[in-house]
Amino acid sequence: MAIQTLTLNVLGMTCGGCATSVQNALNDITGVNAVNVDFASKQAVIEYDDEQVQKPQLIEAVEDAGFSTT
Ligand SMILES: [Cu+2]
Repeated sequence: MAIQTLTLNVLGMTCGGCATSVQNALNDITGVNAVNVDFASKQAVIEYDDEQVQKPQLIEAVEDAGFSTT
């Protein structure tokens, strides 16, 4: 098991509710241990187990929630 930390810049968040949506979408993924989405800095910090989930799936979840990432 290898715990990784990924920081994504999330584009398109216009309020704290958007940040909560992103946070919930990421928390729903198996293998994600911790998520902190900060609306002010527009960043999502994700701690995950890379044997259960990979970076592309994390990005996809953010995009499925209606936001884009850099
Ligand atoms: Cu919003």
